[in-house]
Amino acid sequence: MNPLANPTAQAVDNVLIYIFGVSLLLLLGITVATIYLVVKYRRSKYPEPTSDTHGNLWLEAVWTLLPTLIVLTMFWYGWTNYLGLREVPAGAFQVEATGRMWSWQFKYENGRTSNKLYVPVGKPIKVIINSTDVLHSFFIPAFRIKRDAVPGIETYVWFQSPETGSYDIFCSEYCGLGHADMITSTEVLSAEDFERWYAESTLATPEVPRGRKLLEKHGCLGCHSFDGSSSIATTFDVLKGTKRKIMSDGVEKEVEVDAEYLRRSIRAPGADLVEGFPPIMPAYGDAINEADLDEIINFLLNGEQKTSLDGNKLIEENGCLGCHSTDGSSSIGPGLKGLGGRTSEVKREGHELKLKVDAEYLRRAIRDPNHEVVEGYPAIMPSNDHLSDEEIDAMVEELLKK
Ligand code: HEC
Ligand code: HEC
Ligand SMILES: [Cu+2]
Repeated sequence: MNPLANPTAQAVDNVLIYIFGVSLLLLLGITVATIYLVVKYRRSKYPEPTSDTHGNLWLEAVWTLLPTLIVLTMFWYGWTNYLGLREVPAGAFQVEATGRMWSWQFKYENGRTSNKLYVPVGKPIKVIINSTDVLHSFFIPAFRIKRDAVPGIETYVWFQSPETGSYDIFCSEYCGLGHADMITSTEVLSAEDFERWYAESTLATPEVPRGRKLLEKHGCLGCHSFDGSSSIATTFDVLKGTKRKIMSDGVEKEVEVDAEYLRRSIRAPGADLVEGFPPIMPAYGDAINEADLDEIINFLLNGEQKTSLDGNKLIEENGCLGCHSTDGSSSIGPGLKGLGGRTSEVKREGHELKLKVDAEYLRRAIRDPNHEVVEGYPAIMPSNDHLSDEEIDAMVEELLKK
């Protein structure tokens, strides 16, 4: 028996044990009775028949009704427990599982994807199952759940794990050459670990720039924003290169926003007053040292840093490594090592072509893999319509480095 006690496994196990138990009792009972009668009425002892009964209503009723009742209890017990497998508890955490030749991909409500199923401990998990190509079957033995993944049909299973740990996930429907590779796991994490994993997006977490931290430290963001709203004070998101109408010593002027203007506005906000705003900004005089001020000004002029995408993480989480290796060997698909600069022999609409592997080629190979198919491989790579151009670019950049 599996040591992991969990609701779905218990539902299945209880029914299994009940049906197995009843069957075993019947088998033993019938076997013992048969042997007893065979021995008791053996020919050497009773050469002639000892009875001549031609019917017994009572006996016939019993042996019809009793098995019917027994089978009905099996049905009833199985049915009620089956309903437990189909009725997902309220508040379940949802994940989408997509089967495709030949890997599982999981997609979470916040848009995160992964090729292992990460879930929090102790919470009911609803896995919504579908397939992009052929029949697969989603199977987690530890939770006794198995459900076919059929293209065009959405179905589900649910489970709940009382313990953290790693539990195998299989595809249990023969789906082609790479069927045996459709192995992954569900990683049950503690609530804190899961929170951390879930919040960590495929975006590389950008270091908060020091300029931004300084703005927070000095309380500037209590009045100023970065989102374009300027209710209390001007917004910081469009400072660079803009012109300002200001009152300087009682004279109306138009100035361009540059480092010098910013410096004056921060050190002595009363001197140049932006039109349309009250003179409520505290004078920061010497409260900010020169180095910090430079950093703030630099940050204000160059704006917020753009976040960058982590190509390697995207490659991993989109299941690419289920079919591609990075160690130079080829598996289901060509190896990804040394791709940049290599020449690929591909077939495009029946024509054989030799193409140099560059960023443009890789973008096409990922976006629309079946348009140009590498010689010697089947055209089974799933297309990646769910990826944005930025995500594909980030992967391409990493692939060229491998
Ligand atoms: C109490 C609210 C308040 C705080 C705190 C504040 N400001 Fe201001 N700030 C204003 C207002 C109102 C204006 C517009 C009137 C003016 O020019 O003084 C302004 C104007 C500015 C300007 C000129 C902006 C433009 O669009 O031309 C800059 C630059 C500026 N603030 C930077 C800062 C920095 C840096 C800090 C933190 C060290 C800060 N402010 C803290 C209210 C505030
Ligand atoms: C189901 C298996 C499978 C998955 C998953 C898969 N690929 Fe492929 N890939 C293949 C096969 C097979 C080929 C060769 C046939 C073809 O070109 O379609 C290929 C070809 C490629 C090529 C062209 C290689 C060359 O030598 O010219 C690139 C680049 C590539 N894949 C990148 C990716 C990336 C990035 C991902 C993840 C988003 C990915 N693949 C996911 C199977 C897969
Ligand atoms: Cu499969």
